[in-house]
Amino acid sequence: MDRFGTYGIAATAKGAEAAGAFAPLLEEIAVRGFGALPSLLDDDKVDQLNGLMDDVYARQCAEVGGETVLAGMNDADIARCLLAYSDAYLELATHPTLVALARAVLGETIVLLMQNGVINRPGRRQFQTRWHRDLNYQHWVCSRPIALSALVCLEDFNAETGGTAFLPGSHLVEHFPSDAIVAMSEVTPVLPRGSVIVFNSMVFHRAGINRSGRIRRAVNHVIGAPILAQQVDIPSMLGGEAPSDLWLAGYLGYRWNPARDVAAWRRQRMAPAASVHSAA
Ligand SMILES: O=C(O)CCC(=O)C(=O)O
Repeated sequence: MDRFGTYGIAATAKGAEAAGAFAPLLEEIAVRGFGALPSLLDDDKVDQLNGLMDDVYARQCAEVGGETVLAGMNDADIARCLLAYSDAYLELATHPTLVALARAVLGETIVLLMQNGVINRPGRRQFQTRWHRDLNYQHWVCSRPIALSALVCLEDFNAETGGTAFLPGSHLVEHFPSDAIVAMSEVTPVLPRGSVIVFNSMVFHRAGINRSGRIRRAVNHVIGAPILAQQVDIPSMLGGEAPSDLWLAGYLGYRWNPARDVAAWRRQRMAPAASVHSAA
Protein backbone atom coordinates (compact mmCIF):
# COMPACT_ATOMS: atom_id res chain seq x y z
CA MET A 1 0.00 0.00 0.00
CA ASP A 2 1.13 3.53 -0.69
CA ARG A 3 2.81 5.04 2.42
CA PHE A 4 0.15 7.73 2.64
CA GLY A 5 -2.64 5.15 3.21
CA THR A 6 -6.12 5.64 1.77
CA TYR A 7 -9.64 6.47 2.80
CA GLY A 8 -13.00 6.10 1.07
CA ILE A 9 -11.55 3.34 -1.12
CA ALA A 10 -13.11 -0.13 -0.93
CA ALA A 11 -12.24 -1.62 -4.33
CA THR A 12 -8.74 -2.97 -4.54
CA ALA A 13 -7.16 -5.62 -6.74
CA LYS A 14 -8.19 -8.17 -4.06
CA GLY A 15 -11.91 -7.46 -4.63
CA ALA A 16 -12.09 -9.70 -7.70
CA GLU A 17 -11.16 -12.77 -5.63
CA ALA A 18 -14.36 -12.40 -3.60
CA ALA A 19 -16.42 -13.87 -6.48
CA GLY A 20 -15.41 -17.49 -5.72
CA ALA A 21 -18.26 -19.94 -6.42
CA PHE A 22 -20.46 -17.13 -7.72
CA ALA A 23 -18.10 -16.30 -10.59
CA PRO A 24 -20.29 -17.70 -13.44
CA LEU A 25 -23.41 -16.00 -12.05
CA LEU A 26 -21.55 -12.73 -11.59
CA GLU A 27 -20.34 -12.85 -15.17
CA GLU A 28 -23.91 -13.40 -16.35
CA ILE A 29 -25.07 -10.41 -14.31
CA ALA A 30 -22.21 -8.29 -15.64
CA VAL A 31 -22.90 -9.08 -19.29
CA ARG A 32 -26.64 -9.89 -19.55
CA GLY A 33 -27.65 -7.87 -16.51
CA PHE A 34 -29.33 -10.76 -14.69
CA GLY A 35 -28.90 -14.37 -13.60
CA ALA A 36 -30.56 -16.76 -11.15
CA LEU A 37 -29.88 -19.16 -8.31
CA PRO A 38 -32.44 -21.92 -7.81
CA SER A 39 -33.19 -23.40 -4.35
CA LEU A 40 -32.47 -20.39 -2.19
CA LEU A 41 -35.49 -21.29 -0.03
CA ASP A 42 -37.27 -24.56 0.74
CA ASP A 43 -41.03 -25.10 0.28
CA ASP A 44 -41.96 -24.52 3.91
CA LYS A 45 -40.16 -21.17 3.95
CA VAL A 46 -41.83 -20.15 0.67
CA ASP A 47 -45.27 -21.03 2.11
CA GLN A 48 -44.54 -19.06 5.26
CA LEU A 49 -43.39 -15.96 3.33
CA ASN A 50 -46.43 -16.10 1.00
CA GLY A 51 -48.79 -16.09 3.99
CA LEU A 52 -46.91 -13.33 5.80
CA MET A 53 -46.88 -11.11 2.72
CA ASP A 54 -50.68 -11.17 2.60
CA ASP A 55 -50.85 -10.30 6.33
CA VAL A 56 -48.47 -7.35 5.90
CA TYR A 57 -50.32 -6.15 2.79
CA ALA A 58 -53.65 -6.24 4.68
CA ARG A 59 -52.08 -4.16 7.50
CA GLN A 60 -50.66 -1.65 5.02
CA CYS A 61 -54.04 -1.31 3.28
CA ALA A 62 -55.60 -0.57 6.68
CA GLU A 63 -52.85 2.00 7.47
CA VAL A 64 -53.95 4.20 4.55
CA GLY A 65 -57.70 3.62 4.64
CA GLY A 66 -58.10 0.69 2.24
CA GLU A 67 -56.80 -0.86 -0.93
CA THR A 68 -58.60 1.62 -3.20
CA VAL A 69 -56.37 4.35 -1.76
CA LEU A 70 -53.31 2.32 -2.78
CA ALA A 71 -54.82 1.66 -6.21
CA GLY A 72 -55.24 5.44 -6.62
CA MET A 73 -51.47 5.91 -6.26
CA ASN A 74 -50.51 2.89 -8.43
CA ASP A 75 -49.34 1.05 -5.32
CA ALA A 76 -51.93 -1.71 -5.03
CA ASP A 77 -50.56 -5.22 -4.43
CA ILE A 78 -47.19 -3.96 -3.22
CA ALA A 79 -46.24 -4.77 0.39
CA ARG A 80 -43.46 -2.33 1.31
CA CYS A 81 -40.61 -2.73 3.82
CA LEU A 82 -41.84 -6.15 4.92
CA LEU A 83 -38.88 -6.62 7.27
CA ALA A 84 -40.26 -3.93 9.56
CA TYR A 85 -43.43 -6.01 10.04
CA SER A 86 -42.03 -9.53 10.12
CA ASP A 87 -38.82 -11.11 11.44
CA ALA A 88 -39.02 -13.77 8.73
CA TYR A 89 -38.58 -10.99 6.16
CA LEU A 90 -35.71 -9.46 8.13
CA GLU A 91 -34.10 -12.90 8.03
CA LEU A 92 -34.66 -13.01 4.26
CA ALA A 93 -33.13 -9.56 3.73
CA THR A 94 -30.02 -10.73 5.59
CA HIS A 95 -29.91 -14.21 4.01
CA PRO A 96 -26.20 -15.15 3.84
CA THR A 97 -26.37 -15.96 0.11
CA LEU A 98 -28.03 -12.66 -0.80
CA VAL A 99 -25.58 -10.74 1.32
CA ALA A 100 -22.57 -12.62 -0.10
CA LEU A 101 -23.73 -11.95 -3.65
CA ALA A 102 -24.30 -8.28 -2.96
CA ARG A 103 -20.87 -7.96 -1.34
CA ALA A 104 -19.22 -9.77 -4.27
CA VAL A 105 -20.84 -7.39 -6.77
CA LEU A 106 -20.82 -4.10 -4.89
CA GLY A 107 -18.11 -4.44 -2.24
CA GLU A 108 -18.36 -4.32 1.56
CA THR A 109 -20.06 -0.98 2.03
CA ILE A 110 -23.64 -1.51 0.98
CA VAL A 111 -27.08 -0.55 2.15
CA LEU A 112 -30.46 -2.18 1.77
CA LEU A 113 -32.44 0.41 -0.17
CA MET A 114 -35.77 -1.38 -0.19
CA GLN A 115 -37.54 -4.70 0.31
CA ASN A 116 -40.87 -4.90 -1.50
CA GLY A 117 -43.37 -7.71 -1.90
CA VAL A 118 -45.01 -7.87 -5.35
CA ILE A 119 -48.38 -9.60 -5.52
CA ASN A 120 -49.18 -10.45 -9.14
CA ARG A 121 -52.79 -11.64 -9.33
CA PRO A 122 -54.46 -13.30 -12.30
CA GLY A 123 -57.00 -10.93 -13.82
CA ARG A 124 -55.45 -7.78 -12.30
CA ARG A 125 -52.74 -5.69 -13.97
CA GLN A 126 -49.83 -5.18 -11.58
CA PHE A 127 -48.20 -1.72 -12.02
CA GLN A 128 -44.82 -3.46 -12.13
CA THR A 129 -45.80 -4.98 -15.52
CA ARG A 130 -44.48 -1.72 -17.03
CA TRP A 131 -40.83 -1.73 -18.07
CA HIS A 132 -38.59 0.04 -15.58
CA ARG A 133 -35.22 0.19 -13.91
CA ASP A 134 -35.12 -0.27 -10.15
CA LEU A 135 -33.25 3.04 -10.02
CA ASN A 136 -36.17 4.90 -11.61
CA TYR A 137 -35.69 7.81 -14.01
CA GLN A 138 -31.96 7.15 -14.48
CA HIS A 139 -30.87 7.37 -18.12
CA TRP A 140 -27.15 6.82 -17.92
CA VAL A 141 -24.87 3.84 -17.51
CA CYS A 142 -21.82 3.30 -15.33
CA SER A 143 -18.76 1.09 -15.62
CA ARG A 144 -19.58 -0.91 -12.51
CA PRO A 145 -22.84 -1.71 -10.76
CA ILE A 146 -24.02 0.66 -8.05
CA ALA A 147 -27.08 -1.36 -7.08
CA LEU A 148 -28.13 -4.97 -7.23
CA SER A 149 -31.66 -6.35 -7.08
CA ALA A 150 -32.46 -9.77 -5.60
CA LEU A 151 -35.97 -10.90 -6.52
CA VAL A 152 -37.01 -13.97 -4.53
CA CYS A 153 -39.64 -16.06 -6.34
CA LEU A 154 -42.45 -17.26 -4.06
CA GLU A 155 -44.17 -19.07 -6.94
CA ASP A 156 -42.93 -20.88 -10.03
CA PHE A 157 -41.79 -18.18 -12.44
CA ASN A 158 -42.57 -18.57 -16.15
CA ALA A 159 -44.53 -16.83 -18.91
CA GLU A 160 -47.85 -18.26 -17.68
CA THR A 161 -47.52 -17.31 -14.01
CA GLY A 162 -46.34 -13.76 -14.81
CA GLY A 163 -42.65 -14.36 -14.20
CA THR A 164 -40.37 -11.36 -14.63
CA ALA A 165 -39.23 -10.39 -18.15
CA PHE A 166 -35.80 -8.82 -18.78
CA LEU A 167 -34.07 -6.98 -21.62
CA PRO A 168 -30.60 -8.55 -21.62
CA GLY A 169 -27.72 -6.07 -21.67
CA SER A 170 -29.99 -3.05 -21.17
CA HIS A 171 -28.04 -1.97 -18.07
CA LEU A 172 -25.26 -1.03 -20.49
CA VAL A 173 -27.34 1.29 -22.69
CA GLU A 174 -28.68 4.64 -21.51
CA HIS A 175 -32.06 4.76 -23.18
CA PHE A 176 -35.06 2.46 -23.31
CA PRO A 177 -34.89 0.55 -26.62
CA SER A 178 -37.30 0.59 -29.58
CA ASP A 179 -40.33 -1.72 -29.70
CA ALA A 180 -38.53 -3.89 -32.28
CA ILE A 181 -35.54 -4.47 -29.99
CA VAL A 182 -37.82 -5.12 -27.02
CA ALA A 183 -39.80 -7.70 -29.01
CA MET A 184 -36.71 -9.53 -30.23
CA SER A 185 -34.77 -9.56 -26.97
CA GLU A 186 -37.22 -9.86 -24.06
CA VAL A 187 -36.55 -12.98 -21.97
CA THR A 188 -38.59 -14.54 -19.14
CA PRO A 189 -36.45 -16.89 -17.00
CA VAL A 190 -38.20 -20.15 -16.07
CA LEU A 191 -37.54 -20.89 -12.41
CA PRO A 192 -39.03 -22.96 -9.59
CA ARG A 193 -40.44 -21.28 -6.48
CA GLY A 194 -37.73 -20.64 -3.92
CA SER A 195 -35.29 -19.32 -6.57
CA VAL A 196 -33.76 -15.86 -6.58
CA ILE A 197 -33.17 -13.72 -9.66
CA VAL A 198 -30.22 -11.41 -9.14
CA PHE A 199 -29.86 -8.44 -11.45
CA ASN A 200 -28.13 -5.16 -11.99
CA SER A 201 -30.78 -2.69 -10.77
CA MET A 202 -30.28 -0.71 -14.00
CA VAL A 203 -31.41 -3.53 -16.30
CA PHE A 204 -34.89 -2.92 -17.77
CA HIS A 205 -37.41 -5.47 -16.51
CA ARG A 206 -41.11 -5.89 -15.78
CA ALA A 207 -43.46 -8.34 -14.12
CA GLY A 208 -45.24 -10.65 -16.60
CA ILE A 209 -49.01 -10.93 -17.04
CA ASN A 210 -50.27 -13.67 -14.75
CA ARG A 211 -52.44 -16.03 -16.83
CA SER A 212 -52.32 -18.89 -14.35
CA GLY A 213 -55.14 -19.49 -11.91
CA ARG A 214 -53.02 -18.64 -8.85
CA ILE A 215 -51.47 -15.63 -7.21
CA ARG A 216 -47.78 -15.12 -7.99
CA ARG A 217 -45.84 -13.37 -5.24
CA ALA A 218 -42.21 -12.27 -5.17
CA VAL A 219 -40.06 -10.17 -2.91
CA ASN A 220 -37.57 -7.74 -4.35
CA HIS A 221 -34.53 -6.40 -2.50
CA VAL A 222 -32.62 -3.44 -3.90
CA ILE A 223 -29.16 -3.21 -2.37
CA GLY A 224 -26.88 -0.34 -3.26
CA ALA A 225 -23.81 1.73 -2.65
CA PRO A 226 -24.45 4.01 0.34
CA ILE A 227 -24.51 7.10 -1.87
CA LEU A 228 -28.09 6.01 -2.67
CA ALA A 229 -31.03 6.67 -0.35
CA GLN A 230 -33.40 4.17 1.20
CA GLN A 231 -36.96 4.40 -0.08
CA VAL A 232 -38.28 4.10 3.48
CA ASP A 233 -36.11 4.91 6.52
CA ILE A 234 -35.53 1.33 7.68
CA PRO A 235 -33.83 2.22 11.01
CA SER A 236 -36.75 4.44 11.89
CA MET A 237 -39.26 1.72 10.96
CA LEU A 238 -37.38 -0.91 12.97
CA GLY A 239 -37.06 1.43 15.96
CA GLY A 240 -34.74 0.65 18.83
CA GLU A 241 -30.98 0.45 18.95
CA ALA A 242 -28.74 -0.23 15.96
CA PRO A 243 -27.56 -3.86 15.82
CA SER A 244 -24.20 -4.34 17.56
CA ASP A 245 -22.80 -5.93 14.38
CA LEU A 246 -21.41 -2.84 12.64
CA TRP A 247 -21.66 -4.31 9.17
CA LEU A 248 -25.33 -5.22 9.71
CA ALA A 249 -26.01 -1.77 11.14
CA GLY A 250 -24.57 -0.26 7.96
CA TYR A 251 -26.50 -2.63 5.70
CA LEU A 252 -29.80 -1.71 7.36
CA GLY A 253 -29.03 2.00 7.05
CA TYR A 254 -28.12 2.95 10.64
CA ARG A 255 -24.68 4.06 9.51
CA TRP A 256 -25.36 5.67 6.15
CA ASN A 257 -28.65 7.48 6.46
CA PRO A 258 -28.32 11.26 6.94
CA ALA A 259 -27.44 12.29 10.49
CA ARG A 260 -29.86 14.70 12.16
CA ASP A 261 -27.12 17.31 12.69
CA VAL A 262 -23.33 17.73 12.79
CA ALA A 263 -23.00 16.64 16.43
CA ALA A 264 -25.04 13.49 15.75
CA TRP A 265 -22.82 12.69 12.74
CA ARG A 266 -19.72 12.99 14.96
CA ARG A 267 -21.26 10.93 17.78
CA GLN A 268 -21.95 8.18 15.25
CA ARG A 269 -18.26 8.17 14.28
CA MET A 270 -17.11 8.16 17.92
CA ALA A 271 -18.99 4.96 18.80
CA PRO A 272 -17.18 2.60 16.36
CA ALA A 273 -13.85 4.33 17.08
CA ALA A 274 -14.33 3.75 20.83
CA SER A 275 -15.04 0.05 20.31
CA VAL A 276 -11.87 -0.30 18.17
CA HIS A 277 -9.76 1.41 20.88
CA SER A 278 -11.15 -0.71 23.73
CA ALA A 279 -10.53 -3.92 21.73
CA ALA A 280 -6.91 -2.91 21.07
O1 LIG B 1 -42.71 -8.96 -9.74
C1 LIG B 1 -41.98 -8.96 -10.72
O2 LIG B 1 -41.99 -9.87 -11.56
C2 LIG B 1 -41.05 -7.83 -10.97
C3 LIG B 1 -40.97 -6.91 -9.80
C4 LIG B 1 -40.32 -5.63 -10.16
O3 LIG B 1 -40.21 -5.28 -11.30
C5 LIG B 1 -39.77 -4.78 -9.13
O4 LIG B 1 -40.00 -5.05 -7.93
O5 LIG B 1 -39.08 -3.81 -9.47
